[in-house]
Amino acid sequence: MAKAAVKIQTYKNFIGGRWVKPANGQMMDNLNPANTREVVGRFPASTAADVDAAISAAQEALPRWKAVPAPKRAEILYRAGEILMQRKEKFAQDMTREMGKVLKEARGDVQEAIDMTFYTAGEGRRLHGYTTPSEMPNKFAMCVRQPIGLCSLITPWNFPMAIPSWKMMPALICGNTLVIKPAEDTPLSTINLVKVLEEAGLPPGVVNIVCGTGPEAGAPLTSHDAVRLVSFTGSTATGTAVAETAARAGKICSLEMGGKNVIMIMEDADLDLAAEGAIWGAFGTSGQRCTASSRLVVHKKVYKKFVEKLTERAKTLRVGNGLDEKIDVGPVINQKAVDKILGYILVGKHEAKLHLGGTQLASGNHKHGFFIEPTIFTDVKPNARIAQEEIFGPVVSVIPCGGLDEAIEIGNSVKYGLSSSIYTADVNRAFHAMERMHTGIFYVNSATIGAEVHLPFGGTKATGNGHREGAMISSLDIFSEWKSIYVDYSGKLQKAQIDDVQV
Ligand code: UN1
Repeated sequence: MAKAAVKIQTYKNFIGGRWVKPANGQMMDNLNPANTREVVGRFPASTAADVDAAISAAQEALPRWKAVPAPKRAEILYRAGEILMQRKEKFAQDMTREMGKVLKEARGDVQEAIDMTFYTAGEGRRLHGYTTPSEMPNKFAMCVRQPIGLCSLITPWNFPMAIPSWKMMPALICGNTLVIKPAEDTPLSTINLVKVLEEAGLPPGVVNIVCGTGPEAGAPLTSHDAVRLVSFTGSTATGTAVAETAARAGKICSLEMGGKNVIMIMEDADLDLAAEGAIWGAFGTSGQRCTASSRLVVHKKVYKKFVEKLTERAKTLRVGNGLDEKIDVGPVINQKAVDKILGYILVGKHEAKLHLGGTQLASGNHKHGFFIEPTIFTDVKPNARIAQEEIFGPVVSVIPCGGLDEAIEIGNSVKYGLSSSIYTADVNRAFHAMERMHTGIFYVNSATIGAEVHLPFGGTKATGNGHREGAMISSLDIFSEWKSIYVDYSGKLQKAQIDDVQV
């Protein structure tokens, strides 16, 4: 008997409060990276026409949404947080199917969106400005936050619900309207989040989602006249192009890009703890985090012992479909990623010692997915390409060092500055490193991953352009503009800087 054809679910864009097909009817398949025979869904391959429609809807919704008191906007976010909590398991499963990360990490990604939603909702009754004395008598001075306007959000596939939530929730609480374009590999998780906001009662046009590729749907979002702010997370190459377009059009632009994060392991460190942390930091999410621990700088005195412990643990990692709870490392996102990672492994073989792994797994259970073995390079020189460039895969470089100063120098010797960490039992060393590492995030006795939503997230140097997501003050600074207000109740003309006020 012929097998019944599996019906593929189709999804639409959300524009002006309605789920609509793309203008040209073109769709694209979203494949499961652990098994490419499974189509997760069929999603719009949107173009500039859809982006225009979404921007018009967001423009139309702006005056009303801006006027809604922030505590009322917050009520919608609280409801959204409740719904997210109820659907957590379902959304995690969807995420593992479309992105590949193992279920426990997918649950963490949804949890991060829940955390961000509740945390931001609390801001509805704060959104603090401040008052300050005027230099003139009988004059009152204060400043308040005001909405920016229409925001374009472009988000990556590696945290397909958490990262959209870092951008959407603060944008909404500040009174902006938005259009979001999720990565083409993971639109479902972001659609799930948008549906929750719709269900929670967000008025039509406040949030719009347009699915599609960067060139077709992302580019028009960054250049449209009506857009006031572009917030982008993704590769440095695309981020730079986004920034150039935004700068020419005079838009505010917030960028979150690459990382080449380091764990420094000193000779007094708890080596078991350090090895456990390094495994989690390097191979969690198959190394596909901006915060991944892709460099391990290890003191020569414990180098051999540490490498042994690391290898022992890495050998026990099970690579496979993340829906299976016994799996530790899922697939990488797509064929392009496989090619890039294998390319770096080839480079690494010429630059250093391939100590473990190094190949694609493509038979048996791995036949139809994008699986790469956890890979360890040892005796890596700090300036090797594999120690300098972002690989975004399960590949780690172990670099020997002679002491703390050298470790810090090596740690800072890359163009990125997202996250770094040190394992040591010496509090003095930990503080020295904390002060001198030029990164946006720093950990002591923990890997470089695991940022929490209420602390600023972002990096120095080529990682970004000075903004921080997460934490309220920093993300409100992205999504609101200051207005300074002077109220002169003296009844006469007073001239700041000019009048000589008598003491
Ligand atoms: C990313 O790496 O792209 O700190 C985001 C972490 C997560 C977020 C990572 N909470 O690893």
